[in-house]
Amino acid sequence: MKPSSRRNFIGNATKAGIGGMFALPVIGSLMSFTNKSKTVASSSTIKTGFDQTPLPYAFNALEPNIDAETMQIHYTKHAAAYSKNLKEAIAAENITATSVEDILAKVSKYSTKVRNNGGGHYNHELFWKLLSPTTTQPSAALLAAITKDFGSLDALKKQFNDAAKARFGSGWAWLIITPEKKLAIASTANQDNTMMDIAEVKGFPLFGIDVWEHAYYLKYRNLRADYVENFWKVLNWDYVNERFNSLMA
Ligand code: MN3
Repeated sequence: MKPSSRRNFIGNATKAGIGGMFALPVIGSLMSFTNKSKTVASSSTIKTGFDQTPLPYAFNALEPNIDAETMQIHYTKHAAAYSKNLKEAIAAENITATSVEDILAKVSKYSTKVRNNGGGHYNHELFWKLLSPTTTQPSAALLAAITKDFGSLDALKKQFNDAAKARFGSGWAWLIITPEKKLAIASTANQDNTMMDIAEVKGFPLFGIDVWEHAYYLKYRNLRADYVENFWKVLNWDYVNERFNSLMA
C-alpha cells in the first residue's frame, strides 16, 4: 500500500469504527485479526481496491495455455463489469470500507450485487496476478507446508484439479490457508470466495482457478479438465510464495 492510500485507508477505517482492528498494519506488513468465531488472517500488503489494475502481461502472453482472445474478453469485459458494478453498489449502499477484503469479511450485511461483484472483482484481480508466462516454482517453505498438509505437491494438484472439475456450473477452486494456518482445498459457487463471512470453508486464498466457462470455453470448449491441467503451467508460484510468506512469516 502506498503511504497516501494507507493514510486514506486508516482515515476511512476509523470513520467506519474499525480503526482499532486495522491499526496494526501501519507498523508491520502483516496483520492477523481475531473475532469471536474464527481467526481470519489477512495481509496489508495484499489489499485490493475497487478499480481494475492493469493486466501485468499482454493478452497473448499465456498462449497456448490461455488464448489471447479469452484473456482480452475476460479482462476487458467480464472483469471490468465486476469492478464497475461493485463501485455502483458501494455508492448506492453507502459502504465506507476501503478495500474489497473488508467488504467480503462482512458481505452478509450487503446486497447480492455487492456479494457477486465484490467477489467477482476480488477473484479476478487475484487471478491475473496468479498467472505468469514465466515458469516458477513453489518456495522451500511452501513446499514443506504442502508436504505436511497433503503428502506431496502431486497430491495437492490432484485434490485441486478434482475440486475444479467437480464444481457444478460456474465457480472457483482454491488453495487456502485456514484460520488454523493449515493448507486446504476449497471450492465456491459463482463469484463467492473463502474470504466471505458466509463461506462454508473459510480461509485466505493462496491461489484459485476460475472455472466459469468464460475463462476457457473459446479454446477448450467442453474440456474443462484440460484447462485445469494447463493452469499449472502458467501458475505464478512467485506470487503464491509471496502470499504464503505474508501470512506465515
Ligand atoms: Mn472470470
